[in-house]
Amino acid sequence: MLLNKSKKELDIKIVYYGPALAGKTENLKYIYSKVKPEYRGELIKIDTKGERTLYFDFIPVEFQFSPYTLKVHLYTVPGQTFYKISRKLVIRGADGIVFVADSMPERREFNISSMEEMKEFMEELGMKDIPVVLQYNKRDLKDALSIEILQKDLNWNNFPYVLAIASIGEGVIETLEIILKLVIRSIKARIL
Ligand SMILES: Nc1nc2c(ncn2[C@@H]2O[C@H](COP(=O)(O)OP(=O)(O)OP(=O)(O)O)[C@@H](O)[C@H]2O)c(=O)[nH]1
Ligand SMILES: [Mg+2]
Repeated sequence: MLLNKSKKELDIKIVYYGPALAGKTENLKYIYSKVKPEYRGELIKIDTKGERTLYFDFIPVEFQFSPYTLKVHLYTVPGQTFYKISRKLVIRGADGIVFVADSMPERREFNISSMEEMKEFMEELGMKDIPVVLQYNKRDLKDALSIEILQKDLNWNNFPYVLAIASIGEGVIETLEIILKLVIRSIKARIL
């Protein structure tokens, strides 16, 4: 978080965390498609040929939050297990986290281990009090895990959650709005 009081600008960092293939990059792609070009920069994707995130994705987006201009830096982590070090680098300094969970039953254990890793990083990096929103994605799947199971597996702190189908944009903007609201509230409580 960076506050420039004279320019009335506030920079914040939001990280989309979660297991491989859960739909993190899909969230950023949808946001990119919906924000007018004058309010966003380019979507930077550092990925493999198969579109799996290799290091991170990034887009800067601007919102007016009178009298402040909010400069929001959105990142995704690479979900594949062997990129743990990259995930730790990307999550560092986040003001808020969106955890994207996969509703596919076969991915249940990956959701749980990814959440455990995120918790570990939050503790190690002194980020225990930052806002978190859970996004239960792929709700279009016929055999999607029930909300009760996802809540029991992943929601260790009564975080708000959103149901989503990121591939068609459902729930994506709502998720972003909730995390931004929580981040602004927490920053306001501290300094504004
Ligand atoms: N059925 C369905 N498929 C989805 C949904 N969201 C994303 N997908 C698909 O899931 C696959 C993985 O999505 P990504 O956004 O690339 O996943 P990721 O979380 O960025 O994965 P990594 O980069 O490996 O960490 C893609 O083929 C998406 O089209 C959804 O809501 N429903
Ligand atoms: Mg990705």
